[in-house]
Amino acid sequence: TKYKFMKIGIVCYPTYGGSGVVATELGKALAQEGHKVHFITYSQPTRLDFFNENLFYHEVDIKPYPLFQYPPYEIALASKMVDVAKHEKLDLFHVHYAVPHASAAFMAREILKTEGYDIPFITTLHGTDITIVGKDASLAPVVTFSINQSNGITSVSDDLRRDTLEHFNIQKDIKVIPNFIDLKRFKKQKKDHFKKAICQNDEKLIVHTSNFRKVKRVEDVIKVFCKIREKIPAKLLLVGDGPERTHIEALARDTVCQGDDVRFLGKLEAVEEVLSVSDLFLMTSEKESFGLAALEAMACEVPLVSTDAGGLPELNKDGDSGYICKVGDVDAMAEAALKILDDANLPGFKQRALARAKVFDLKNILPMYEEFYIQTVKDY
Ligand code: GMT
Repeated sequence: TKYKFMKIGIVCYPTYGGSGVVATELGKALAQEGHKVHFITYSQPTRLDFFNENLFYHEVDIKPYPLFQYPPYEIALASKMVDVAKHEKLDLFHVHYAVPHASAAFMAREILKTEGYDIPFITTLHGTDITIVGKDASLAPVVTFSINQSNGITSVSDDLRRDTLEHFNIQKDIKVIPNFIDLKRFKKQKKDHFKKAICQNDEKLIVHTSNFRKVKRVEDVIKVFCKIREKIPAKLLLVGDGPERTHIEALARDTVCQGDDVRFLGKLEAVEEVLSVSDLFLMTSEKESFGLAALEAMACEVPLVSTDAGGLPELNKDGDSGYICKVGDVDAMAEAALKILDDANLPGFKQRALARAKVFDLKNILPMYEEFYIQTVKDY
């Protein structure tokens, strides 16, 4: 009972990225369970959009100073963490994305120790913090050290766990706790008017959502779509924004799929509405530790053609919830897509995509975090 309701400090990126979404949704769910959850970050997390008496938000601020070519965010964050832990009597920190949150947490924990406050921290590895950013020699020593210093480590897939152990000298266990989905929010909604507006002739609707970074290989989405479009009437919706978007827009304009076959919707809050009318999700990433965007789609009964990158085979079951193809193999992806979109197969794929998503239901995953918190606090 001592651990029934905990006071948890969550540190994350407050932006649209998957790690911030997981951290925020986790914090909201913990607050609803009765835990007190304190978000510590540089701006209001995008999905922290409702009031709950157990949710608190502490903004990290850095005063500008002419000398600072690089404002010392990590120091400001660690200072804020110390302050919140002391005054709110936190039981533990849970930091999402190792860089630079794990090293800030280490600093905060050590400072707190000198003041008589002993609290542990858990680091959750989300993907690019390991696969791209962390491995870089310019950061690796600090990343390795602060992961090892974590009192608990979780990763969002088995593949990311393996990758971390292979590339860093980690002396601790890494517990795999996958991404989760709130099936009450992400479910197929009746949006027939929306479908009609986009697919006037009942074309098949294909969707991709991402932050348009290079690792997502959005150009493959366009290439696969064009191959599908050569065979059947179809439309493509692209949701999200990011550095590659301009280039992808140009590619879409220059290829066979012109006119309004391809639409860029930009960033969208209610992505579940678009997913509700979609027939297929394309995830073409060359790296993807879990693939939260694909799970959101599956929860809305959208089957998946994905690559075999990272943890995607742990989410997508080949021939069941969709198909898995080699990274960059656009021919295979188009062929797989056409199989799924075949009217004889589509209803079955949709049902099985939903069934697969249910494995990652919030109510199955939340207790894993709660148990890990208790274990970590007890062991500290
Ligand atoms: O995919 C991104 O670029 C965003 C990134 C992040 O760190 O916010 O997402 C990562 O974390 C998500 C939540 O755990 C995972 O579902 C994504 O697969 C992972 N992205 C990559 O590994 C590229």
